[in-house]
Amino acid sequence: MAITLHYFDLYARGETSRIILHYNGTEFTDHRISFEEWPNLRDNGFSEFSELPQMEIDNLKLVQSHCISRYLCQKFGYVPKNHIDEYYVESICDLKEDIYRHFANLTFSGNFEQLEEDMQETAMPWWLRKIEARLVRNQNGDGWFVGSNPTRADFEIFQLIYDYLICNEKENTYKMMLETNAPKVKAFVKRFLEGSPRVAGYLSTRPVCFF
Ligand SMILES: N[C@@H](CCC(=O)N[C@@H](CS)C(=O)NCC(=O)O)C(=O)O
Repeated sequence: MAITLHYFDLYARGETSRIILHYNGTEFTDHRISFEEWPNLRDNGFSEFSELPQMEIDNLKLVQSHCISRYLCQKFGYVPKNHIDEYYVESICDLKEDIYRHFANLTFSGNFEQLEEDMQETAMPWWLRKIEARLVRNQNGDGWFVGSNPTRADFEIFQLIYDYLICNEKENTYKMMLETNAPKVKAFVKRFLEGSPRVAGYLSTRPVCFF
């Protein structure tokens, strides 16, 4: 099985799938497309919806980031056990999408003052408390987000917290905010990393991205 993930040199909508593949120990080609190369590829039908990410598995081409990460989780068995658990997985993943869009819009609009205020004082602390409450609902917050095995919820939330609040020295800025609003989520991220040397190894050597 040959897997290639085509995406920009960003975390954003590609990183959860990269993390799932590393977590599972599945070899893949991490094809990072430059912003200069992209218009030509897009205009020549490189991906079905003219967007990235796109994942190729042998002759299959998959698009839409959440559908790709969901496909990987299903393929590797990181799936909820019943419909209600599936609801808990999908709803926290949708919340992550809301958070991602909010901060992506601020980042790409260049409104960095508002971005920092929302990150440190308003929107992010508020969302973190919601995520904390969801985690605590299952096994008092000392396990996975849903049930007793990893699901897409864990990969998506791990990526959100790690990439936007911890990595690349961000911890210096957001440590107290994360600890105050979501102590169990913070512990979850630590536990996730300790439990996956493959992901920890990847994160310590991956290219540094701004978003
Ligand atoms: N809903 C899509 C959104 C994809 C998307 O917005 N991709 C952006 C990068 S994050 C893109 O391809 N931008 C380049 C373009 O639109 O030309 C997904 O989740 O995959």
